[in-house]
Amino acid sequence: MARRALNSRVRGPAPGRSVTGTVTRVHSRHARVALDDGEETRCALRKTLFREEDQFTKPVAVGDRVRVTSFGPRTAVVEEVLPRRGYLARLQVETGKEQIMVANVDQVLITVALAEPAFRPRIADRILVAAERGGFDGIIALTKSDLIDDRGPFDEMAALWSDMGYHTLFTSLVTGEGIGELKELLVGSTTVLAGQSGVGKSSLLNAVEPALELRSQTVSDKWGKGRHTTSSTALIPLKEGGFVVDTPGIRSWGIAGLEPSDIAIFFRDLAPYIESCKYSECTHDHEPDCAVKDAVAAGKIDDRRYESYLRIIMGMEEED
Ligand SMILES: Nc1nc2c(ncn2[C@@H]2O[C@H](COP(=O)(O)OP(=O)(O)OP(=O)(O)O)[C@@H](O)[C@H]2O)c(=O)[nH]1
Ligand SMILES: [Zn+2]
Repeated sequence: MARRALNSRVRGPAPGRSVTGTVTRVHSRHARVALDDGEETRCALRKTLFREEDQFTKPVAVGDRVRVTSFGPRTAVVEEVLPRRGYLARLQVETGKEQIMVANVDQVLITVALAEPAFRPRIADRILVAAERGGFDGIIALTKSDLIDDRGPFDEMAALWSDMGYHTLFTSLVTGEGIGELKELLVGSTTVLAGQSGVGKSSLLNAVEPALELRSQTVSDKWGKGRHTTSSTALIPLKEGGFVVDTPGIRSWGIAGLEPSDIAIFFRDLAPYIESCKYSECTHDHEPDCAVKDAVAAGKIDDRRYESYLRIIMGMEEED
């Protein structure tokens, strides 16, 4: 997804003052920090933060809460990373270290288009697994609601997610449906954005907060140029508090490293049954005496969710 123009003022806190803030972008020797008083500033990283034996690839991550000191204009220094509430990371195979994508995440906003591109609910189920694993909430925005005539089948899917406790809402840029509701959900929280290319993530964010100026292109432009790639992660501050962040590829690395028998625990609707399976390593696929399969047969678990589950354990990647 496109980035907001970097138009924030670069100004440090008063000399010698110790303040706290949230890291919005990380470079090799410095970071940008949104100070709690509202300024966004460039900060050097204190050398003592770099420790060879660290389990992480970098000492500071986007989303980190940090303590900063300033020793004059433009010479602010990150002194300390405050304890993390949790983080989303991927394993760097060469070093065995964790690369933190975002720290202190509250929720993931999964955007699914009802049309253009075609409705693909399984992508949402897959990202929900990553959210459950990371320990944060999932919000599902069913967007481009203006493009469909019969809402029946989508209502059913929305009810399925809602009943599991995921806030699910219909949104549209054209009619304005759900935009106010979405804004309320984002303010004050750190939200990871997810969803396939072209579903309307940038458009939604721009509607929620026009000042973000996220670039949004037409479907034909984008598809003509092939796959959209985004490299580094940045936290975007919302005017009324909170942040949004785009972490490319969450639905693949978000569940990387899990064994098939570890997946069902992250499906809220499957999880209650897994204790009753005959085999502790049951993958709820081919094994006999499987409580999950029985629940599907009895109509207690929705077929579509079970199908999503099977796709994941069979390692079938949802294409972009
Ligand atoms: N009809 C309709 N079109 C929409 C809506 N929201 C977005 N679009 C269109 O869908 C296209 C893609 O929107 P974007 O916001 O760029 O999608 P994105 O998810 O940010 O895409 P990436 O940047 O590739 O991740 C644009 O042409 C938008 O104008 C909507 O609610 N209704
Ligand atoms: Zn089973």
